[in-house]
Amino acid sequence: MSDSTRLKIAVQKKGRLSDDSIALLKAIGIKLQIRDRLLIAHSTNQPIDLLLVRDDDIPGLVMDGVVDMGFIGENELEEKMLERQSSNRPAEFKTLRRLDYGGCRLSIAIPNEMQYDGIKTLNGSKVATTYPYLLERYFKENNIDAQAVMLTGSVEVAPRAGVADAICDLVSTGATLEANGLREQEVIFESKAVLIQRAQPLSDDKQALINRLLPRVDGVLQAKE
Ligand code: PRT
Ligand code: ZN
Repeated sequence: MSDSTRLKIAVQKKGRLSDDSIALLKAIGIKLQIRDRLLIAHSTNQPIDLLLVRDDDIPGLVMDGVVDMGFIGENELEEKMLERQSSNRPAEFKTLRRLDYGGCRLSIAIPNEMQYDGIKTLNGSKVATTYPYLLERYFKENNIDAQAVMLTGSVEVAPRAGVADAICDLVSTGATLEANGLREQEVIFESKAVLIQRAQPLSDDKQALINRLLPRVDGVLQAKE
C-alpha cells in the first residue's frame, strides 16, 4: 500500500518535460533519489513521492485524484479534459502555476504544394493528428466541415503516405515541418508546461505543504526571468 500521508506528484518519466520538472522540484529544495526503471521516487527530506509515468497518463491521474499534483503540457491537459468531458468522466483540476518550459504550439500544416486560401480550404479534408478533440473543437468554432484522423505517431508523414490531406501537430522550431515538406498555416493552441493540483480537497497537512512550496516555485521562476 502506498502511504497516503505523502504528497504524490506525477512527472513525465522520460521526455521533453522530465528534466525541467525534476530540476524545478530540486530547485525548490526537494531532495530526490530517482532510480531508472522505477515508477516511484521518494523524497529524502520531504513527505513527497514522485510517480514517474507517460505524460498521457498525468491528466487522468490528477482528475481521478490518484495523485495530488502533476506537471503536464497544456496541450495534453486540455485534450484529455475534452476527451473526458465528452464521456462524462471526471475532468476537473486546479492550475497552480504556468511554467517557463515546454513551450510549443499546436498548428495545422499543409503540404508545400497545396493551395491555401484561408481555413475554409480545409472543408472536406482529412487532417491527421494526435489531438482530435482540440482539432474538432477548432473545426466547430470555425464552421469547418473536416475530418480529424487520429494518429499517435508519425503524424508529419501522413500527407505523403496518402492518409490525410493536412496535419495538426505540435511545433516548436518548425524544423520537422520543413523536413517533411509541410508549411504551418494555422496555430490552434499555444501551450506551456503547467503545475496542476487535483480538484478534490487534500488533507490539511498536504495542502499546507503545497502552500509552502508554491512561493518557492515563484522565486525560482522570478530568478530566471
Ligand atoms: O513517452 P511519453 O508519452 O511520456 O512522451 P511523448 O513522446 O508523448 O511526449 P514528448 O516528451 O515528446 O513531449 C511532451 C510534451 O512536451 C508535449 O506534450 C508538449 O507539451 C511539449 N513539447 C514542447 C513538445 C514539443 N515542444 C515538440 N516540439 N512535444 C512534442 N514536440 C514534437 C512535435 O510533436 C514534432 O514531432 O517535436 C516535433 C516538432 O518540433 P520542431 O522543433 O521540429 O518544430
Ligand atoms: Zn505522450
